[in-house]
Amino acid sequence: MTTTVAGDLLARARGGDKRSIARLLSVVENDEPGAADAMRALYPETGRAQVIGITGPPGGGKSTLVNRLAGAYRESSARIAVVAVDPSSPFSGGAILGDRIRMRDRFLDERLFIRSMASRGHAGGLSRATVRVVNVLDALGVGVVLVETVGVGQEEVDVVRVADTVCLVTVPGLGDDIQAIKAGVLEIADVIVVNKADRPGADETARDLAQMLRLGKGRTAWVPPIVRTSAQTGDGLPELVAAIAKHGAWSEESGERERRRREAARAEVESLLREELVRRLAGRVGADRLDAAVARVADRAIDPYAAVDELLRE
Ligand SMILES: Nc1nc2c(ncn2[C@@H]2O[C@H](COP(=O)(O)OP(=O)(O)OP(=O)(O)O)[C@@H](O)[C@H]2O)c(=O)[nH]1
Ligand SMILES: [Mg+2]
Repeated sequence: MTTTVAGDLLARARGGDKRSIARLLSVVENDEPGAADAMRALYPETGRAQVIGITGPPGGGKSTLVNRLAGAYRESSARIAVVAVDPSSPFSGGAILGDRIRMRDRFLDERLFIRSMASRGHAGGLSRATVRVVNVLDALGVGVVLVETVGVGQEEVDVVRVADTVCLVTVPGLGDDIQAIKAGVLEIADVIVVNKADRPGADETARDLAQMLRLGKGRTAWVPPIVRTSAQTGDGLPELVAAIAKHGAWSEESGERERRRREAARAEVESLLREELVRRLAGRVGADRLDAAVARVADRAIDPYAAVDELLRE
């Protein structure tokens, strides 16, 4: 991508052209040539969007809830985006999610941007790719970014750290799965949602979760509220929106938002620094010397630590 092409693309994306936005997002998501230029141009305009993470076990109703939330924020933001990481089921992910929203609400559709991201194959990792994508959307004037990710593996959990507010979506009667949630995701939840509250057992699950929160208290001054919703009927949606807003306000006042943003900036800079140092060092060491050292390690002439010592000494 030459500079002028990048410039054109940027201009069209800023104008709200969806295909250009999609193309620009691909460039930064995959760290294609031009990604650094695009980021340089856009970065000063980032930091304004409200980023809401939606995570939880598969099939809990995350996409349905995201759909509802997108509708709820239509008044408050001129542009809204949904970033779905590895949409796991064909019924909920990517295009289908888009189709659902499109069918329901043509007005929203014009201002809504939906992006699906694969969960594998990103240079520097999935969460960094997500941060880049969110930053671009932010710079393009998207006021609310909803990031959906299945809360199962560490990588998926890391993704949601990009969010200012993390909503953990559970369902009634998770039973043993509640223990699985406890292991990792509960600690990063700012708002806990018991979705499918139209089904029996929501109160019980809410009680269990409240108990778990009490046991694990002392994390921060913020105690995650537990909200019961039905993404299907829309019940509890205003309460969820209010809980997210309340966390946002607390986060702003307490400095938590700032702290998270610093942490994210540090992770990004350190990671880029590492990559760049490795690239430069590799250039200095040279392929020949590296090959020679590798051969000696393979022959057991020296150990790998000694090889690295030697390569760096010269
Ligand atoms: N009864 C009931 N069903 C719901 C509710 N929310 C979602 N569902 C249904 O649950 C199923 C899964 O919903 P999704 O929104 O695709 O769930 P998800 O968490 O995004 O799923 P994955 O992305 O595959 O992890 C769908 O059949 C929804 O219609 C709810 O509040 N009540
Ligand atoms: Mg989904």
